[in-house]
Amino acid sequence: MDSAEIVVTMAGLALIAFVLWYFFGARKRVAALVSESGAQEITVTVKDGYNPDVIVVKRGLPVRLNFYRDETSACSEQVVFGDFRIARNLPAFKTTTIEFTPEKTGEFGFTCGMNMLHGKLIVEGD
Ligand SMILES: [Cu+2]
Repeated sequence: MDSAEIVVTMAGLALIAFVLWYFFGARKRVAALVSESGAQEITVTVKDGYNPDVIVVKRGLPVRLNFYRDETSACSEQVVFGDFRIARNLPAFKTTTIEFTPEKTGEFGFTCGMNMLHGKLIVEGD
């Protein structure tokens, strides 16, 4: 390889690394912290998706998810936790709290009302 080929190869590798980071690295897991109330609490910002979009909690303890909807886009008007039979409207620029206690471990998706935005609740055992 001459130096021009090396430069092109390096640029290609850097681009691949960026793409991998962008699509996979950005989905980082965030653990909900137990607040004074004893609930596992976390704030999720709703804007072009859910941030964070992968939330880790423990089984058997109340979970309190504070959804702050930072947009008026109709897409995110509702959030649905199908496995927990919860569907809730999220008023724009307000915080809507959803509380429940997960009794089973596993991965449970949550979506907008149109099933376009996706997040995941991971319930771990002891
Ligand atoms: Cu939607």
